[in-house]
This record gives sequence, C-alpha cells and structure tokens, in this order.
Amino acid sequence: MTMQRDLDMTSLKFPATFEWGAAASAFQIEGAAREDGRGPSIWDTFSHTPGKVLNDDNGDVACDHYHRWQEDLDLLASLNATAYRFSIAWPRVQPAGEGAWNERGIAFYDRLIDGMLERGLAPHMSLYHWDLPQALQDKGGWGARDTCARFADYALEMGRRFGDRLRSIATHNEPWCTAVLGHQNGQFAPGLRDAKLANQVSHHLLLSHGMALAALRASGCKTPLGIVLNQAPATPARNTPADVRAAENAYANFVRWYMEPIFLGRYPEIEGRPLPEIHDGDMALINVPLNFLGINYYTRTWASTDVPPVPAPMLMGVSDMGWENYPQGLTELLLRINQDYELPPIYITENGMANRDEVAGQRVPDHARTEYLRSHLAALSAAIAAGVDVRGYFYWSLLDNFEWNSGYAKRFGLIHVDYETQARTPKESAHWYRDFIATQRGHRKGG
Ligand code: IFM
Repeated sequence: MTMQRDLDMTSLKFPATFEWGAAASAFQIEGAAREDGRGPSIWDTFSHTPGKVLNDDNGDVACDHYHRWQEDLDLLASLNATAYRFSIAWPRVQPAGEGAWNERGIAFYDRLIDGMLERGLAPHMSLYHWDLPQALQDKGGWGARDTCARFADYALEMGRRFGDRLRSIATHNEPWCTAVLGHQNGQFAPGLRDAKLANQVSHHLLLSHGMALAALRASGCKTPLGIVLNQAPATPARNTPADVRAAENAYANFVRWYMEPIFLGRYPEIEGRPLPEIHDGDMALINVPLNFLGINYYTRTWASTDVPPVPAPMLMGVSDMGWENYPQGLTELLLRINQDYELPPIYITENGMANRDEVAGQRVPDHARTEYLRSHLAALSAAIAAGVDVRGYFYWSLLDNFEWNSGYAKRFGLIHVDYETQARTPKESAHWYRDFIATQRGHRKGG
C-alpha cells in the first residue's frame, strides 16, 4: 500500500510554480446568517421554504466557519496547500445588494484574507457563488438587467477593498447552475421554472461579468480577473447519428453557450434554443480578454437517446451524488477547449467527489476519494503534458458543507465535519493530498 502510494505520488510532476489548494463558498460554510449586519440571501429564503432542501436543512450555522475560520485556514495550511479559493457573501458586505456597505461584514473578509496571507495561502476570491441578496431578487434578480449594474458596483468595491491582496478575482461561479438549476429546473434558489427567463438570466450573468471586468479595469485594478465555468465533455452512448447529435447538443448548451460569448463574441447556434434579448454593445462587453479561466470538472455528460437510456459504464466508480467518476474526461475537455479557443491560463477551480464518509476512531477512511484525486491529477498532468496551460488545482471542498438542495447529506470535504459538535477531522484523502503536495513542492513539512 505504502509503495503503491509512493509510486503514485512520484510519477506525476507538475510545474514548479503550480498552485495547490482547496475551495469552498460563503453560503456553504460560513453560517452566522444573521450576524454582524448580514442581509438575507436567496438561499436563506429558499432553504427556509419547506420542502426545497433535503431534510429542510439550511445555512444558518453550516460549518460555523464565520467563527472558526482560523482553525479552517490552519487545517488547509497543514495540508501544505499554497492557495485557497473562497467567495464573498454579497449580502454580508452589502445587505440590500445596493447602497450602504456593511463594514462589519467587510472586516470579516479583511481578517480572512490577511489570515490566508499569514499562512502562505494565496487568496483566490469569487464574487458570486449563488447567494444573491434577497432584496435584489425582490426587484427581479438575475432576470432584471439592472442587477448587472448592481453587480458591477459590488465588484468594483470588492476590488477596491481587497484587490491588492488577492491572487485572483472570479466574477461568477458556474453561471450554468444559476441559470438552469435556479431558473429553469427550480432545484436551486430562487427556485423558478421558466426556460425563457433562464435563457435571459444566462445572458445577464455573462453581461454582468463583462460589466464587472470593465469597472474593475477602469479603476486600475491589477488583480488577475476571470470567471469560473462548470464544464464536461459529452460522450454519445452509442455511435449513432442520434446519440452523436444529442451529445453535441448537450455540449453546446453546457460549454459552448458560455465559452463562445466570452472568447468569440457570439452565442452558438443551437437547435431549439432562441437567442436571449441582447442590447447593442452587450457582446463587446462580454468578449473581453480574461487573465485566467476557472474550470470546475466533476464528471462527463452521457448522451443516450434510447428508451430506456443506455447507462454510463461507470468503470471508475460513482460518487454519492450518482455522478460517474471519469477522470479522462478532464483531459478530453481541456484538450478540446484548448483547441477550440485562444485561452488564458487555466485553473482547475473545483474537482472532487461526495462520498459516504464516517469517522472510525480518529480516522476517516475515504479510499474512493483518494483514488478520485489521484486519477484526476493524473488526467490533469496528461493535459498539461499535451500543452494546456494550467496554473493550479483546487479540490472541492476543503470541508464537508451545505451541498445546496442536498443539504448536509452529501460530503465532499477533505476534512470531515461533525455538524453536532463542529469537530473537524482530516480524512485519509487529506493526508494523501498533503503528502502529494509536499512531494510536488519538493520539500516535506512533516507527516
Ligand atoms: O458544492 C458545489 C459547489 O458549490 C459548486 N460546484 C459543484 C459543487 C458540488 O456540487
């Protein structure tokens, strides 16, 4: 076992400056939902609506990270990590989404960012990881064009407050989820089911990204700016024209719909999908250079038109979300987008699996996650060797946390959280990752 582990760890070589980290987001870990002047977000409203989240779980306490952030940063640093990806809760720093800034909320992120720097963790900040101020939702949310201007104001202020201490700023995390899961399927906040609205929301998210970049750059902000997109290659179940077409259609809706406005300045033509309402100048605002692109990769899209559908083979196992472990999909995806677009440097901003972890004594034996990590890092290394410029990797997630409409039932963390006691226990995958990073960094810091 030890020999196998060592073999796995030394056979991969990442660039010397590669950044190693883990990611989390504000609503999923912070708790302190009504503390220090934080305003309500759409996820507070949604999770407090009976039946929307498994077990009616909510984010009121979550991992209590708002009070335990020092311990959490210590844990991340103890894994030899060099970077942390976190998000700002917009309603914590601007409770109504416009107007007054909440200095107590801003002070929390000041402490958090300084805490990262003290521990040698490069701060990678996301502005929007789904917790829109409820007050903006009441005015139409992402369906309203005006929300884009509010977002640009918020981005500008966050850049002014924190920019010089940050390694990067991402505007949105996974706009596909906000648009489709939030406005078309009703699974995520704000829980709407309106395909036309969802299509418009996708445009407003991209537009707000472009407006935020324009505002930040006009202010002289020098922090690298980008966006985080969730992506997957699509595999036809059978080599039939119908499955091949279904796979290309799925890929177009999931990946190309977001990439082409940003990198080519136009939406792709997709069968059955109308264009959203686009104003003069919108596409030029969206089609501006990025300093980096964040990619979140979990699994591939499997396209079958048979009834019943041909199931995915699941040869490398399946996560507790029911998602197929398919590490080579990461290589396939990166090679394809690298060929299709002129890309800036890439970060893998999320990659991970949910597993049914249990604490056994002081140990959390999560072999499946270690294997997931190992195989995806090998797939990433293959993409880099083939010429893709990837600068860092963030495991999702640092801690077990609030997994949206699955509540606390799904555990993605490197660190186990006991929600009764808030005790943190590093899982075996965390030990593996710590050793792996140490090897990559060329020096061991214990263990
Ligand atoms: O927990 C989420 C995260 O907030 C966004 N990307 C996917 C993760 C796992 O579902």
